[in-house]
Amino acid sequence: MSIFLFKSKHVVRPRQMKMALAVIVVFCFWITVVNAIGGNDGNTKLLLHADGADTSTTLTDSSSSAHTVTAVGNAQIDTAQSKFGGASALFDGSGDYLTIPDSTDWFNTDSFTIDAWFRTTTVTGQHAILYQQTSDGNHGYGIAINGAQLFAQYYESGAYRWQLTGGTVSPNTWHHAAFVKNGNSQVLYLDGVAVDSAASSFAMLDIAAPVSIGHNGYAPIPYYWNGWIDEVRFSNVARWTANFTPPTAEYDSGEDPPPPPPPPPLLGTLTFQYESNGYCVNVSVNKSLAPSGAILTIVHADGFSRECGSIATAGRVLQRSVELRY
Ligand SMILES: [Ca+2]
Ligand SMILES: [Ca+2]
Repeated sequence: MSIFLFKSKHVVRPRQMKMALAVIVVFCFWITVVNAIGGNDGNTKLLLHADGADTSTTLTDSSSSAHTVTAVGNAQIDTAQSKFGGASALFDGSGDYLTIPDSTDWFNTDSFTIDAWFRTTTVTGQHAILYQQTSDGNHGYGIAINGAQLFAQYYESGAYRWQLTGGTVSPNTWHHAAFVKNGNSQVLYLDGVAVDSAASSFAMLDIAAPVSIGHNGYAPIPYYWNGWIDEVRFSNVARWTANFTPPTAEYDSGEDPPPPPPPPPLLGTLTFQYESNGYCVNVSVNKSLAPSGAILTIVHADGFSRECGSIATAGRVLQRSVELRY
């Protein structure tokens, strides 16, 4: 490994080394973090990142279906809390919800998945995360919290086909909820851990109703959400068939971002300091970081000599920076 040395006119002795001020070498590297988590694909029929400006009532479906989302009451974007993206949807527990028109996207008798992040201010009573329920309350399905437990249900003509309950929801804590229907199997997950399951052998009804987020969709007995909901996704496939690690970032298309532009010639900035007595420490630069065959040159940012001792001024501590370019 080649080393380029900044040499002092003076011998730097251990005692002086102890006195020497810190030498800080900061190299600027272009680092590209590829974070294609996937999950927004052809089976994604609704995806709400709930990102945007604080208090905005514009919520966008980022799935290819691009459903229209309407905020009702005081439902709004809130930047005070979020799981991802710096914002989430806020509901004050009274008359607030998001509504999305009925669609064939919501009808899949075989398999589907609802998953979302939620943060509740209360673990008392029932509060809906996502429901599709007819206005007469006779048919519907959805996920909610019931007290401090996660809850999912489906009923036809007022008769329950499944009711799943389990886990422990903590107030003022972000949790991940997932309900997965995989053929005749229904499983409810809290933070990636199955908390209840049921089997069924019937075909679900096509529920003629809008999808409600933060509300169970039944006006006479509303179960409004009180808190925040983020990263809501409806998929027409079973996303999980066993316990899983909850997603660590917003769902995206799964495609890698385009390659970054080539790095600039500036390799880094080197900052060093001199003692008032004229001594300085030797500063080394790792030339192995340079392209093969490159010759290191020093661009003097302020025109001073590279000889440490020659620029030291009694009674002062000088700090200088130079740019390193290959
Ligand atoms: Ca968000
Ligand atoms: Ca309200």
